[in-house]
Amino acid sequence: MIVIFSSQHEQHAPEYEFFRGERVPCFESPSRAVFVAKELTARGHSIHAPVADSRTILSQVHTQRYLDFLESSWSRWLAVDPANASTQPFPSVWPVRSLRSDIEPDNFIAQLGLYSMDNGSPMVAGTWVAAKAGADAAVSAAELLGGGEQAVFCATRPPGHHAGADFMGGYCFLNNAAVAAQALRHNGCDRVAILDVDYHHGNGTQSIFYDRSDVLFVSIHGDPRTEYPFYLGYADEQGEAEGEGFNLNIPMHAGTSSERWFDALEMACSRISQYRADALVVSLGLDTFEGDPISKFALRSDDFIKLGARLKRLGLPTLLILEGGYATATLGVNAANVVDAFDQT
Ligand code: OKP
Ligand code: ZN
Repeated sequence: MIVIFSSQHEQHAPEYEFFRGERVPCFESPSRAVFVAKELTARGHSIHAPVADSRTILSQVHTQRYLDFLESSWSRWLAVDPANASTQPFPSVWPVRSLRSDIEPDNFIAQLGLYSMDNGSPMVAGTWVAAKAGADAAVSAAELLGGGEQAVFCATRPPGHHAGADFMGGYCFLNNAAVAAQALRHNGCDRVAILDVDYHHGNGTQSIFYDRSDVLFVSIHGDPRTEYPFYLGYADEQGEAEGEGFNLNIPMHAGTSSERWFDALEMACSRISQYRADALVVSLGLDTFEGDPISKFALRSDDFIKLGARLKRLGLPTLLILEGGYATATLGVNAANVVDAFDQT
């Protein structure tokens, strides 16, 4: 299948994030995409740069305020103090219940809190350019499907599924899967299914489409009672208004075996088949891998072959989008296993 990859991803290379109050090197690193691109190239796939400009679709998925904030963040951060050039901005205050989120303070850190769900999305000078290239890849991939291509893989980072209409979070800034689904709708698909198999619930994607029936969201993930993002991803979230019945969460306890995980995948796939989608977007997080340093499922590298084959059996034009996966050295093999199994089934 066609692979879309932008070297711009390397512009997003923060030095550190926080873990239990300490600074630690970022799990979500540029080497992730390097391993993926390398393994796909070694297996004979040709890699293409994105060609589309995602701006129009982005403004249908995210609010214009948030997009403007994200694009201007780095210059705003430098305006606070030119010495900030060698530091990373983090939010330290958030408008939780009883505080106002309908106003926009002038203070940059206050704005950062307004547009963030956590302090886990380190930002640097090149973050906007890298994230925008990921959204451009998603729109380019949707156009290729529209042109008759059966499947496209976007080897993008940073990931996107935690980013909502007006907030960043969990290493995510722009929601690439939501952009892909919206672009497919724009290009004439009446119904688009999104299957999110990342270890972490795709709270951003769910919230963007929660009141819509034209995009079905189905997710298998670590139970939010114990796993990030904690505040969304429960089984009783089934959609609202027009979208009632078009959101399916399948939370699985931390430590779930690969056998049980594939049972959940069957449930997810039967809902998708029943929906009669025109196209499928897969939020392909590979942090379900047994060796992942921040996740607690137990899939082995061979299981990703099984996953690719099962996705192919849905028989839909399919857009695969890389989300998480932090066992960096094995990430390329795991991603290529999905891609090759899809191609060869
Ligand atoms: C992003 B994706 C460790 C914080 C972990 C939350 C996990 C984000 C996962 N300091 N941050 O869904 O793989
Ligand atoms: Zn994840």
